Amino acid sequence: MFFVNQFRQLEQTMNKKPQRRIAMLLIAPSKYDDQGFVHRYLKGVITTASLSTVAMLTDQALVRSTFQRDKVTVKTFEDSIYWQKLSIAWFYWIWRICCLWYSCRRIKIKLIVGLVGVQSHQFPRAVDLIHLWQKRGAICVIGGSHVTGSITAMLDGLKDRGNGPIPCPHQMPPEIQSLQKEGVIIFHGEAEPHPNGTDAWQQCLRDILDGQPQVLYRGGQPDITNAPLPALTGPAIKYFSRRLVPLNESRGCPFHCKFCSVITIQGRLIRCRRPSIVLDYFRQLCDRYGRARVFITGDNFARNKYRQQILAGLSDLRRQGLRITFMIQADIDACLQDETLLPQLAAAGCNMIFFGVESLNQQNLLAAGKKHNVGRDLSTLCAKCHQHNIIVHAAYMIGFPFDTPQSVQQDIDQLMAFGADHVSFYIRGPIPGSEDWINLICSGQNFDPDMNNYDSFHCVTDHDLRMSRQECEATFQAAWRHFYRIPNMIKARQRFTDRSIRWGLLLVHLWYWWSVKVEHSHPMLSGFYRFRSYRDRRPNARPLSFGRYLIQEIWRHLRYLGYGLAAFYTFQQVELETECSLTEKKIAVTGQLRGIGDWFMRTFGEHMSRRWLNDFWLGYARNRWRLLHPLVGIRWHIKMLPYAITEIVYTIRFAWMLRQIIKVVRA
Ligand code: B12
Repeated sequence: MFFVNQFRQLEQTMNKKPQRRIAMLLIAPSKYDDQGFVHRYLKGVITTASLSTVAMLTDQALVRSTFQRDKVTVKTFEDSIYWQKLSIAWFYWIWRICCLWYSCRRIKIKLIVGLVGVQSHQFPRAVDLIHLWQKRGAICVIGGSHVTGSITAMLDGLKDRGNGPIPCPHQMPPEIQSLQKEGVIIFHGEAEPHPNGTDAWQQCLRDILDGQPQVLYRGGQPDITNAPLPALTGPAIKYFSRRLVPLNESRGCPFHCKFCSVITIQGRLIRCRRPSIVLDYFRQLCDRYGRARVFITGDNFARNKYRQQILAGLSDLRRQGLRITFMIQADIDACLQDETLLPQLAAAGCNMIFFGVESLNQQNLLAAGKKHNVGRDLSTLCAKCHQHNIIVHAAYMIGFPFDTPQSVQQDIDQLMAFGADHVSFYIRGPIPGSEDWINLICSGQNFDPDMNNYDSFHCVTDHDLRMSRQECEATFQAAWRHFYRIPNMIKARQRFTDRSIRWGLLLVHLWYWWSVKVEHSHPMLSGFYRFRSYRDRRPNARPLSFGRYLIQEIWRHLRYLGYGLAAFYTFQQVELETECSLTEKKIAVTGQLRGIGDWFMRTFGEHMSRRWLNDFWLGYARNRWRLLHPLVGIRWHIKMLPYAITEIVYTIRFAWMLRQIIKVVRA
């Protein structure tokens, strides 16, 4: 009776409207591996830009659309980061306790769960998370590139492509339809408000709070000139390595590439943010972290109409002493045409450009609608980038109509000869939402129905392929191995005069080498140190007994140990050989040892090199069983002693060096 009276009093004082608590949980879903385990790491590489953006827009929209007395909490979680999983569990239990407390006080509560930035390969995981949270009473909303791309291509139809008419079934994609039937709200397009005041996300939230949400909302492609960038959320960034921050300075791409869904998702008009907003963001990062290390995520910075102002502003900031470095994505053509661009980029702090090379075969480029790459002089471009200490990061796709295992290998050698320092390989889609994808669907071709595999690490169709799917995947794996060989990595690093760039490249090469070899995952979606939770598996995954799981885990950690050692010595060689070849005092670091003085210098001096050491170990190992023979063995064992000492010294020196490199690159 006491509580009822209190509540009535409260109601009267609050204008007869009951108090409400709203919790909004925004989750960037991860994906499943081939065994059904969630891809989850101790540390990721870069925070999800969509998550912080949607969180900021949600805060703004909720503040504007709720009653004054509603208490709103917005929390963001990265499903692929281990510690965030723990905090999700915490959130859940705290939420349950709060629910009990609120229900005692008769306060209305509402839990809204948003699945954010969902890409096609994350869709199955997102659906499972939706089911989980729906069971816990949440209202779920989903948005991101898969939802937007596939609805545009399958329901609305693709126009304005320049590649002729594109078929369209004018149907809602089946996987989205089934979500709608389960009461999930679909958000198509972007969440920023339009300058004319239309705000689909705010409307959606208001409808949810009023209890009458629609099944589909369309945010469209708003003008983002004055749209603010997301606030810097300290803890979220700390979970990731090297404090690399994504900055979405523009959206849209003017080209017609058939394999890409960016045009479907963001349109062909490039919409750019005001330069002052971008520059302010860099300034804020420097204030907060002492430096700004940014990944500018716009698909084509070289075609951003404000690029000159942004670059001039960044150069000014650097002259004022701010520590700024960033990487961009750009097309080859724009960088070749504009003679002033590369020097301006270098002066502004750009240290890496990601170029969509895709293929070196001109017929492939024409077939894919990537005409702007045909006949472009890649080697001149690479040389110009190197002149300005800018790393060339090339994207290369495997699975075009004219690709064969041999042609791919030749292309990789050619890429290396042109001067690509770092390459990301992808298996050509079809990416849901792209022209290739809709053509495939409408022509009734065979393709993999499991969205989880659309991560460009799996071959999902054999249509238009000269190889079988297995051959294509094998060629893809071979491509990584072929490019990330010791001599290639050394050669790439030798191109740079700036030591910190060489060190940055070493770490990037290490990350790629490790992801593909050890984690069996694309570097762009992997992280550092994987966790595989037995309980958190895909519902339809093959059953796995706990005993088997334990054995797999032990084996996995033994592999970590083995590959850890292999990585240590591989990258020791890469670092030592590069530095040794770049020293001014050229000394003979190969061949036979020439006395104690020579050994002393090679071991403790500046000119460490593994080549002579490796040659010795190879010679030593070639004896095999003969090493057990008293006469032969003893001679070799005695001979081995100074080399073994050098090995120990190198191990200690390189471990120390690596610490310094990581410290300098992260600082
Ligand atoms: C930057 C980027 C990356 C970065 C990620 C950086 C980061 N962590 O944020 C890196 C390099 C790591 C990356 C990797 C990959 N990427 Co990527 N990437 C992009 C890129 C260029 C920009 C994405 C971005 O930051 N957008 C800015 C944010 C703010 O926009 P947004 O995500 O669209 O979100 C807006 C709306 O969608 C909406 N929204 C989104 N979610 C929600 C949720 C709710 C509830 C609401 C209301 C609204 C809403 O509101 C947001 C604000 O307006 C896009 C291309 C593009 N131009 O979009 C490709 C893109 C997203 N990537 C793609 C792919 C395929 C990949 C990879 C699989 C490729 C690979 N093998 O490496 C990996 C997978 C990574 C992973 N996490 O699993 C595809 C996805 C296609 C698809 N059908 O899903 C895209 C579209 C490129 C393409 N060629 O088609 N990527």
